[in-house]
Amino acid sequence: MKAEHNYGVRKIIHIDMDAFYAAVEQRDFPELRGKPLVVGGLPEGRGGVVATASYEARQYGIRSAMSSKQAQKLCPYAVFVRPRFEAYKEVSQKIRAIFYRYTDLVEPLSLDEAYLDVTEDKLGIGSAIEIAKQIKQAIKDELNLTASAGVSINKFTAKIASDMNKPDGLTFIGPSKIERFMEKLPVEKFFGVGKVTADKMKKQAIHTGKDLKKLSEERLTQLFGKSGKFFYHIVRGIDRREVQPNQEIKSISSEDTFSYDLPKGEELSDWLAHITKAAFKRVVHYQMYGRTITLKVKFEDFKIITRSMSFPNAIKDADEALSITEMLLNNLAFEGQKVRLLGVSFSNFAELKATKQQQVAQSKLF
Ligand code: DCP
Ligand code: MG
Repeated sequence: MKAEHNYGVRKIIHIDMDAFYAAVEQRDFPELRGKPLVVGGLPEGRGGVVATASYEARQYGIRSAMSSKQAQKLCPYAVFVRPRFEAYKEVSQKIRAIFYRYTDLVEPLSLDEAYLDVTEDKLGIGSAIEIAKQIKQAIKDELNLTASAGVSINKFTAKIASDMNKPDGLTFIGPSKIERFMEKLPVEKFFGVGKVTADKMKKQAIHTGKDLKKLSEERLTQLFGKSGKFFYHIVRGIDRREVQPNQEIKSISSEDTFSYDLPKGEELSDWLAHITKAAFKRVVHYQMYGRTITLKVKFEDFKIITRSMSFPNAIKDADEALSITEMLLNNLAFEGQKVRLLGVSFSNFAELKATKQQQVAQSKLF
């Protein structure tokens, strides 16, 4: 179905595996089935933390991120196992392969969670609820695991919906219900509302979506910055964030065009240091360290040149990065020209982490 036929209403599914690590362990080791199981650090080890707990263990109040010691106190009979990340990655690839049968618009958020845009599905099924059912069934039949699905017209409500009837749930929040639903939603459930923001909201007597809805966009922005704008729209059921198919990040960079052209010299060197550090800060933020560093220079006649250097190991240090960009700049023939723009980029990443892709997607949120 073409977008113009359904008045631009999208069909979004959010899928989240149930008790993911624990379910994989119970699947692979039958002796763990039906038992309170904790996956994570062991309680006798220092600083052991619960990654996740089976639903049997959750009955005792055990939760992700709790210390393993605390978990053991809550349930002395709980079985503790260490995570097997390779096994989880393999399952993750298989669930993604199932998603791709229906759509290419798949945005993984972590190993066990993804958004799908099925406004136009590959098999011409048309109903997002039916697609969610089929995906859940395929995960059961082929992988012996259960997932919960949320179906709605935007990412935000789809994600909330997938959490509403766990485990093995399928929840649909349709266009006619969405505003009522948002009005009832406690503020803690809103995206980007951590404890600090929630406390701030409560001080202003904002407890639910309904309370948020009373405030103007200006007031919300004044109180909560960029997120305020998001809140204003989301309580009205509007979340225009698109499902971003998994695009690999190829480079991380920073560049600046100067307010006036600069000749070779101290001021240009200062800018180079500033830009190299800014680019490196991003590298650290995404935890994606490159083996190649590239300097881009635009001269006053708008001619652009790039110079790169690659290394056997990733560049892990800002000072190291700067000594390389300085060398690249010093080796350049300026031919009397001044510089309009400098840019520094890092590429050839040793490792791409799924969680970092998620952060990139989130930074595009607003
Ligand atoms: N995880 C982790 N540390 C956390 C939270 C989660 O290591 N603080 C890991 C273990 C989980 C997996 O990520 O199995 C998926 O996280 P979820 O939040 O989706 O939790 P579960 O899938 O375990 O349970 P649920 O059924 O509530 O989705
Ligand atoms: Mg999960």
